Amino acid sequence: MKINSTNKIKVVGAQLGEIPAQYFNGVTAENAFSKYKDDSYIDYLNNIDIAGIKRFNLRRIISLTKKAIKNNANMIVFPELSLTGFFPYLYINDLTILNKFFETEDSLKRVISVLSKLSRQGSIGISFGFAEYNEKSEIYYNTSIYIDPNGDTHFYRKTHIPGFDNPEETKEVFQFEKKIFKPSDEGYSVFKTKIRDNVINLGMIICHDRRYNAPFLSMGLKNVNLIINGYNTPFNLSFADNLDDYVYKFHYLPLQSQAVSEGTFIVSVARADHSYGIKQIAGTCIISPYGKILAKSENLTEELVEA
Ligand code: CDT
Repeated sequence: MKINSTNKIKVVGAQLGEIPAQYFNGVTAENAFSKYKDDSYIDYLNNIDIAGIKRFNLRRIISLTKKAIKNNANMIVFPELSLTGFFPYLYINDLTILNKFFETEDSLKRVISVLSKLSRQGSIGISFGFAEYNEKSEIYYNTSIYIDPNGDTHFYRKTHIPGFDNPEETKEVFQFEKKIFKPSDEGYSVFKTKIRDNVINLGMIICHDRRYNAPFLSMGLKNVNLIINGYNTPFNLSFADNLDDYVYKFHYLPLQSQAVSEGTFIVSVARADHSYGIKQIAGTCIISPYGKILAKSENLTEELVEA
């Protein structure tokens, strides 16, 4: 694919910041962990204003997309679980509470309808992550969507689900994705989408998928041109000595290598700051097929990163 100066594409990685404390009423993953055996645990989790969190995040998505449109961007990418933040940092043992974090077909339709309108008006592709509940199959997925300005929608469901099923007596852990989400067995699709005058091959993965070769190899074989990757990566992993080392060794470097191997651009987008009280690495970046970091976030807070 040749891109000349008249049909260059401007891509924005929208690194989201912290969700305001008012929606949590003091609930954090760490406090939740110390209370999960108490009788009052469900009441404690019920302090989270989940509907308020979703409204806040949707407003951020809309206003940052409008800013990107003003800046002549052609595509904007938001992180994994953009609408709720990374709630699997909490151990949630109550289905009524868990379901509040998820989008059903109807609630998702309402979000898509608002963002499709914006996408069409601003000629901008929009991707964001959300928790998907399929009422018929009763399956919970960690999903990303790409909304094309022509009204098409494409979905990807996370394949590599990290974390734990249940708390471990001996250590504090704050990653319960395995308890919540079913890993997808649908593979890694690559679809054609038109941006400005280019038809490009677009692929999507979600967070932990980027630690494996298979997604990149599979999409590379399908001539992918751009891979979108939303993520939430905590800073408190055991092998992280300090922020710079961690981001470099375990985030930028593997993505640069995969971009070179498969000859593709990669845009990788974080939720920054703290999420449910857990510090995040940030590190949003856009990488070229030559492995060059074209742009990266300079802050550990909300930031638009463009290339
Ligand atoms: N969200 C996500 O997939 N995070 C993982 C951390 C897993 S910690 C057990 C990541 O690879 O960044």
